[in-house]
Amino acid sequence: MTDHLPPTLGLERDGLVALLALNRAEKRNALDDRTILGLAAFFRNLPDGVRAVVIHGCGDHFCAGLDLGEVTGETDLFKGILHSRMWHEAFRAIQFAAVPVFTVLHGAVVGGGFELAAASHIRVAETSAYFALPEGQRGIFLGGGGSMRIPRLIGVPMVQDLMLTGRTLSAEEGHRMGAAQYLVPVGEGRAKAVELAHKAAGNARMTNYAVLQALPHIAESSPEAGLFTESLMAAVAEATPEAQERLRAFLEKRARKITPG
Ligand code: 1HE
Repeated sequence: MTDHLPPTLGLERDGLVALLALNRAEKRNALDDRTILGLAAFFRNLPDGVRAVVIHGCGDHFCAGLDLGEVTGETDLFKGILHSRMWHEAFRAIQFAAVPVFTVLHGAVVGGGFELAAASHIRVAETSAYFALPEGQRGIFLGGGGSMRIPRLIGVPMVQDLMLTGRTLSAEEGHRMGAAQYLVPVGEGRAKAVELAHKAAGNARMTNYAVLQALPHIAESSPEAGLFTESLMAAVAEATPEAQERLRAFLEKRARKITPG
């Protein structure tokens, strides 16, 4: 799989966890086409044995968004639509990956970088992170699914504020508003994300899969359709041999109890 990654993506392995690096620090990890295609290919065909993925950025920033050089001079409307659809495919592959995806946010998390973060499941922000949607200043628009995903995190009014006024959210503000679930000191994001990824990787595979695939659909369904889908998913999960073994382990006092904090 590593053979198929572009040089702008780096891959490391920590047991069940794959660490995928945005590796273009000299351009602040701006996302060019080869990187977007590389992300899509990676998430569609995860390396064997990977149970969680952590995406992080090399250098001082998570990601400066779309590589503006790639759209400068491009006025073909049809190509523009296909370009955005390519981003949609890649970020959809992340959102609906077979395993949970964590992002480590530091420095600039802007434009397409914010869209990428929003496609992941768990965002860990270092206090250096800042969130911005400078599309208005550049004369472009969101194109990587941000209009759909970012309002679900921080609400339409806040997205409109960022886009209309150029407002930047600090890590603390972003954390408070739901842009990131975790806020950690500078330099600690990667370790925290890896720790969380290992926890998730230790869950039953079917439950994780249901959390990633079924839960978002159920949450957006009509109540009746959602409840019925939930029942189907619950029955599928509990019938797996892994669930049966985990249930027995608890009753036979071989499993960890839940602890507060
Ligand atoms: C880039 C890009 C980029 C940096 N495309 N080349 N995104 C933006 O509007 C953000 C634009 N970038 C910035 O505001 C700043 O670069 C940062 C705040 C992220 C970082 O600042 P700094 O001082 O650390 O770096 P720099 O000196 O500005 O940039 C270093 C190099 O990276 C420089 O190139 P060089 O050849 O002069 O060394 C920059 O030109 C280059 N660079 N960001 C191309 N984005 C699917 S639609 C999504 C829509 C969007 O993403 S809109 C937001 C676009």
